[in-house]
Amino acid sequence: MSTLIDLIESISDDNDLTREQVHDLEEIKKTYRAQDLSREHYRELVDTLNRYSRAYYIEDNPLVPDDEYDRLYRELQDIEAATDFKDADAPTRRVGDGLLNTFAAVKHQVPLMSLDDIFHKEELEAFNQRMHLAAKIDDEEEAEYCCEPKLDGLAISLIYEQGILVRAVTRGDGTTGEDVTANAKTIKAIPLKLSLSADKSSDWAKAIPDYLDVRGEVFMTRDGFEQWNEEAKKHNWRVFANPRNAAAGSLRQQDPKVTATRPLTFNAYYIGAATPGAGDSLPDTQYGRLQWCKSLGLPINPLVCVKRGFTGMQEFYQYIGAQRNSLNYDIDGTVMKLNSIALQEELGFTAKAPRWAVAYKFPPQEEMTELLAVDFQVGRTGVITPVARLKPVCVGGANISNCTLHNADEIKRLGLKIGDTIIIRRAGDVIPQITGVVLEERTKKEAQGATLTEIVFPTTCPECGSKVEREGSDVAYRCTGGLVCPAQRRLAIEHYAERNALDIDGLGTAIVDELVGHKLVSTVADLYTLTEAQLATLTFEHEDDSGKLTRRTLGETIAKKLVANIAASKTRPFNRFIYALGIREVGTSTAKLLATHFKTIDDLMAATTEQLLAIPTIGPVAATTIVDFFAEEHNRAVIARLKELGVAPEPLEQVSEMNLAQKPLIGQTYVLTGSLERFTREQAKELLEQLGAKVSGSVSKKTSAVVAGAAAGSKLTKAQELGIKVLSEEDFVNLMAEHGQQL
Ligand code: 9MJ
Repeated sequence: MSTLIDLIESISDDNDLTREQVHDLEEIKKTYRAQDLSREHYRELVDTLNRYSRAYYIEDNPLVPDDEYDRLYRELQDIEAATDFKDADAPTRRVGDGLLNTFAAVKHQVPLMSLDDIFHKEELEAFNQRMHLAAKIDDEEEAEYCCEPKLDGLAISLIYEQGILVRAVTRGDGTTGEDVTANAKTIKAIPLKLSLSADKSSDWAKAIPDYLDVRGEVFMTRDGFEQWNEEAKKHNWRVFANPRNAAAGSLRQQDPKVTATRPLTFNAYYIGAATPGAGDSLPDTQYGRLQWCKSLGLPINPLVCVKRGFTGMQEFYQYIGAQRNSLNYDIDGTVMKLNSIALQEELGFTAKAPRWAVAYKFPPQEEMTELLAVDFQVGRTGVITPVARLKPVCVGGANISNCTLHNADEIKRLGLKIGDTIIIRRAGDVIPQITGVVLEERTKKEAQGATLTEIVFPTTCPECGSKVEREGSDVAYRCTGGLVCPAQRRLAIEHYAERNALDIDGLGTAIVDELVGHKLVSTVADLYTLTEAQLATLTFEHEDDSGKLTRRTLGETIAKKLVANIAASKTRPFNRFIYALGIREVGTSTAKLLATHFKTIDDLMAATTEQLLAIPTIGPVAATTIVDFFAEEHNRAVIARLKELGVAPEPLEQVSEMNLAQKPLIGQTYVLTGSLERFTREQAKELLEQLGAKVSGSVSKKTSAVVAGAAAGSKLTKAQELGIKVLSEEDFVNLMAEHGQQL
């Protein structure tokens, strides 16, 4: 094969080139000649990149920043383009050897078994007893188990011959699977070539095995899944319902270049067959074998451990269950394996699964149920949220009968109709979510004569009848009624009394409903005109201990307390007052920021968009919303009335002025993304922290600003979607300079 230099020579020889073109080609030649194109340098680069990759994926100990890895990778690509060096284990071989997947049927040499499932501790106890009986373990003794999280992806068998990955086959029916070698090679956690660890622990491999059939799970991390779906939404590509479907869809791509773009990873968990290299032997326990795999560069799950007896296994199940939501990958239970390989061999297999292992599963997190109706709720800022009413179902241990549908786009994306059978998912503390429609069920119902109805988004507010509008690119539909709308009025008053706002103890939903319903209160200012006598006779709905609703009168004692609590709210700190006004985009941290920049409400009301934008973390969306809020006649009238009635928030303490001078970014949260030219992430973080800011890893509504360097990805997109201020590296340098940071 010709090298790049040969190609350039032939272009120069065969064509009538202009002087400029000849000059450019000479320059390109010079650049390549300047590089070290020696075989040794090439091999060194491959080894270095593989070492970095191993440290990252297997040892969880990155040695260099991603940029440095990328730089070396590009150098390797350049050298390969200029030479005919193409080693089989070079990371550039992961995609691009031109092979498409054949998906040819491949018979597993040793069947790729699944596991028997159990769900209850009684079944675990029975499993433990079976192991004791079958393996003739004394009741005095406790059997040893290798306990592993049960990864929720796809099982795969990887065949290494003399340390080189030669085949990757899916489980299929357990006897025969599909050849997905080209796709598996694109997964960076799967080594193309096994290598020995420098460390020489007792269970670690001493030689590269002649043959290895290692089984494990290909899966997608939750981060990767979310980022992928965000990207897919932008391009109108198919969105996956969960990481498992995403992993399955990605591994079954015809073109490995497509698989290479998907954030897949891999953990090894079982050796199907192995012929160790000279001088080595296989460890005699499951745990030891996993360590042996790890020492060859195959990643294993870090939570794997050895436990004794039923109690040990039950402890592991609970320990993993407690961590489940905070892991960055989905698991659906735990796997308990008798640790001794000799005992495993004695017990053998049934037709479907090993006798020496069980999958002890968590309660299912996904269920099917029926969509009965969709209601539309109006929020404090007028946003209309569709809420699905469901036939009650137990998901992940909780009874679910309704679930938010977020917005009209979500309904469209899911293609929902009333009467549909839907899939509902609830992962731990996460809010339940409809992830899809079971279309076969719809077809069945329609064949039986049922008509499923379309969901129609209302054009008028269900609470006040005002027009419903959607502004610009906003996904939300809003009621335009403002405080004319009783729903918005009620919620605005509740918000005003909230703990983070003016903290009016005793002013909850039921009382606010009555006050608004009886027209005693229509704006927050009216709260200060309420008398003890008015409140004492107020009746409201109350839920007693048995859950029955009864009507109750507030009574004099509580009325007296409530009036006192309302009066006490007049002098709360200024930042809480700003938050209490319920300005869209102004959460507690923005309110604090405003209160440290504007001493009184009059100052704040007079602020221009430019003045607000001069505050480091206030972006254009928040600035415009604030100005619009105070320009609204109704809001000005309410604030004037509050002042008349004696509402006089405390300015923020003067100490904060001093604090502010030293730590001017106190109360602000920054997110760093992409790569900065002048600073490492650590340096930028330290600079921000020195000025009192917090630095977080993820963007949320609470983020004050995102500092975006080159090649910033999903965090930047999220910040833009949420209207959060984005600072370039130059803006960041200016911000530092403004606060006296010497760079
Ligand atoms: C999963 N899915 O995490 C096994 N598995 O071992 C673990 N599956 C398994 N082990 C033998 N951790 C057959 C299946």
